[in-house]
Amino acid sequence: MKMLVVFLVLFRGSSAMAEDLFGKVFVFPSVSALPHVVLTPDKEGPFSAATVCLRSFTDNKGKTSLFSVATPSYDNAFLLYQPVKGTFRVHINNKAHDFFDLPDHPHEWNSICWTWEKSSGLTQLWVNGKRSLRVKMFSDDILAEKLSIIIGQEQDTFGGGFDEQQCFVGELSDVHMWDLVLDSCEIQNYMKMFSFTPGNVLNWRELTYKENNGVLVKENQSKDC
Ligand SMILES: *[C@@H]1O[C@H](CO)[C@@H](O)[C@H](O)[C@H]1NC(C)=O
Ligand SMILES: [Ca+2]
Repeated sequence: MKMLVVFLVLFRGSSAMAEDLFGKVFVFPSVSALPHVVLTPDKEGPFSAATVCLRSFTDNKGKTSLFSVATPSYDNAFLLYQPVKGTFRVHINNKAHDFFDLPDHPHEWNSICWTWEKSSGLTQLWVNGKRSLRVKMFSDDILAEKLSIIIGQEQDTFGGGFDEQQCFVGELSDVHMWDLVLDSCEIQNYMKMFSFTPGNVLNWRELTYKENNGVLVKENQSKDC
């Protein structure tokens, strides 16, 4: 028992190193139910609002998980997913809504932000500067339990239950999460790569993460040489 406690302390100690990933990307190089990155939030719920922003580069053929948060009660507690090319599906506590015809492009960097607030229940998606409708989805606190935040795979159980058919293949970068709704100017700043206030739940410039099973951390491939 004592050994186990020592081991857990050591393990937590070594995994708690935050890193500045500015200019870097996670490369998910294979169609497989294995590669994924576990992100450790700087702040626990419950949350009465949330925004997630990220950039993705993929050929986007079909089912793709972009951002998966599970809790012990809900596998799709806060999930951004693409069921088919051109459609974004947001899930909150296992309820879902589809947004159609937002302009994401294959083989290019796409900037995506998703907001939700309890007071109105409204949720909204932004893709490359275009906004979706605002629709009502849920109106209670969310993420009230322990969080498992994973990119690269879609969770069907807490921290697992991955399906190769729903994996992300490509590159993800600039992942941020806030416990508030970013206003539209700040979202546009994020989309145009201007400066913005980094996430207070997840911050790409100070990220605690663990990459697993073949995920690579690489420099973004810039056009300017
Ligand atoms: C990567 O670099 C390209 C070319 O400079 C740029 O357009 C793109 O926004 C960058 N992507 C990220 C995630 O930084
Ligand atoms: Ca799921």
